Amino acid sequence: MQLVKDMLSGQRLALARLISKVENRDEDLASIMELLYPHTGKAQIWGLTGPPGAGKSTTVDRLVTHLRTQGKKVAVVAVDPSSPFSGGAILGDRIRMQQHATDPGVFIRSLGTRGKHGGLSHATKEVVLTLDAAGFDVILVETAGVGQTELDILRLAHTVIVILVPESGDSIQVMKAGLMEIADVFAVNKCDRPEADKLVREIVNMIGMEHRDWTIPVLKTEAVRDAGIAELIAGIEAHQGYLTQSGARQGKVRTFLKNEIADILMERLSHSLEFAFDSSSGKEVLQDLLDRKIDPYKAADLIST
Ligand SMILES: Nc1nc2c(ncn2[C@@H]2O[C@H](COP(=O)(O)OP(=O)(O)O)[C@@H](O)[C@H]2O)c(=O)[nH]1
Ligand SMILES: [Mg+2]
Repeated sequence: MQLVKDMLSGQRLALARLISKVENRDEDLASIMELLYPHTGKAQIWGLTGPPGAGKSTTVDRLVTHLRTQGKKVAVVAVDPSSPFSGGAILGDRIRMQQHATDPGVFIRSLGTRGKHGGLSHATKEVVLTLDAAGFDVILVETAGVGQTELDILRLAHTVIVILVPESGDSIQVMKAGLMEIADVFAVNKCDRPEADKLVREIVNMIGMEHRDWTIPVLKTEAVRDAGIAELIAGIEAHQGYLTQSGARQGKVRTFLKNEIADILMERLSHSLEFAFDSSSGKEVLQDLLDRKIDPYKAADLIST
């Protein structure tokens, strides 16, 4: 496929078009993935999550600048909730990111959340895969951290960075939101605020009670002033090193791939179900069910054959 060839040779427009095809679940999706897949598996995927307004986008912007200084190619995938209120925020992110717009070593893309439960959709993962094939060294995935999305990021990122701010509440809320389970690195942003140290202490104490191979670092940042970002990168890289040395990376990637296959099968099943319900025999089955001639289990058997 010419588009894939163009993308692999470094054409940005081809990359943008491919991503759109992936996002829109194009009919060529399977053949696109067949061509891309051999080129994937090299990128580091860093997921950033945390409550709205915590400073995720600001941090991403700073991380991009630092990684560029190291000569790394960086892609950013910003997953915005489908909420109409997000319009302004996306615009804000775009303006902020403008300084990177002309840099050929940076690629930024905003995606809507199309997942069934508002989480990271299967399409998001395949967009990341496309960027991996395109040769980006680091892919930063920012998710607006509300509920399920935070947990979904586990299904795609090698390192999950949870960004908190002092006013995002006490450590109990961190635990309730399930952030403790998913964080590989904590960043307490807006550490210019006086309550920052208290939050850091509370999280450090909570981590102390857990017994894991990897001790989650709790780092202070002030993204607007670019403070603590180098230390944040060092913390993330330490986690990447841990993944490789401990062998945990392989386990993680295996799980991702299992999920990937499951996602594909689910997507197929839901397509064929839609098709089956629309067919004349599907309508008959439904009518028989309505008339109590058959039970739902029998209906499921009939629909799936
Ligand atoms: N005081 C302070 N404000 C910050 C800091 N980092 C980000 N902000 C501001 O917080 C607001 C939300 O930041 P943003 O990066 O859009 O948060 P996101 O919703 O998590 O992506 C913006 O107005 C930022 O300028 C920080 O370290 N200190
Ligand atoms: Mg943001």
